[in-house]
Amino acid sequence: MSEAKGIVIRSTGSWYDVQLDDRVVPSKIRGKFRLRDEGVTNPIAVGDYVAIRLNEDETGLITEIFPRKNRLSRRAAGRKVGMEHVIVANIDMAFVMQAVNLPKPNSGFIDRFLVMAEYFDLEAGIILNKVDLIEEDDIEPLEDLIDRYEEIGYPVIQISAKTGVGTDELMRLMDQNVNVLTGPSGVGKSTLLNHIDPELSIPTQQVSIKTKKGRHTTTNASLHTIGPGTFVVDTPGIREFGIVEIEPEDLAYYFPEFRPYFDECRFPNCTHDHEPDCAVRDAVEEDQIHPMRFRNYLNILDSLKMGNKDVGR
Ligand SMILES: Nc1nc2c(ncn2[C@@H]2O[C@H](COP(=O)(O)OP(=O)(O)OP(=O)(O)O)[C@@H](O)[C@H]2O)c(=O)[nH]1
Ligand SMILES: [Mg+2]
Ligand SMILES: [Zn+2]
Repeated sequence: MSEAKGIVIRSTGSWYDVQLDDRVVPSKIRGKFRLRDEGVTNPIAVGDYVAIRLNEDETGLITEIFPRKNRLSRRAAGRKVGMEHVIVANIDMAFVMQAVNLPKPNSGFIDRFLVMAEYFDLEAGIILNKVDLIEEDDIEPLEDLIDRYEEIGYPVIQISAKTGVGTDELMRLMDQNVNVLTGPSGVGKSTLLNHIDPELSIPTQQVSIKTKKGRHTTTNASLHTIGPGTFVVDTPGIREFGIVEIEPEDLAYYFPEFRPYFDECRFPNCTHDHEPDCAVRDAVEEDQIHPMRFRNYLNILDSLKMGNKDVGR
């Protein structure tokens, strides 16, 4: 029996596809890994480096998981609500994708994602797709949104996965990195990958005309190679990016543009919500902090205080 090392490129929950130098081996895991991390839905995620024992029938048994550099997780929904779901391990850059139209951008989704990217200490970027569908009235508010995120330090790339506009700039950011694409269903994550490499032929589906929402076409995260040393993980669309357990008083720290004001709040444990003499709220009033970011902060704060029950797929 021989051993090999590889990287998990897809997982269905019971099977893990492990990429070796020359082939992909469908593998199972040992039960003990399931018990290793209480509170985590998936002990092994796409992007994990593993050792496998090769069986005679061309399948593998994962015997070891190598230590992770980092991970991106969200709070699980449904049956496993409250647990941490690891979306991907060992990444260089995490992107959240929104469409400028069909479906309309959701800044709440973006900010929940950015909080998680800050929490896991990841380089983060925002992709605005479907610029070919932009409507005249949306241009100004969108430009305002883009400026604000860029001022905070998050790159915002406008693209059309359909026409290819902007994809060169995005490729420069992704180059030589392991990247992950997250976002709601229907924003065009898989379409972008197909545009970059038509041979991938990832299934995509039209957004519903009635609900203007996607149809949850991609069902498992998969790591795709888009160039030598450049990888992108496509993920299933989610309704809301669930926040893992964060103490409500720590939340503001994950909004980097709030940090300069903390020292000037009257109370050191200020949650910037109801407390008197709050410098963060003053900064919102003076338009130093974008009111939309503050509104999203308050929404997340509320959901954390209520036990974080309102999110999911
Ligand atoms: N007009 C236009 N349509 C696009 C663009 N990108 C994607 N679409 C369309 O949007 C629909 C949804 O695209 P998908 O790639 O399946 O979306 P997804 O984000 O992968 O969705 P899930 O797999 O469900 O999470 C498809 O009909 C695409 O053709 C774009 O830049 N412009
Ligand atoms: Mg998809
Ligand atoms: Zn305050």
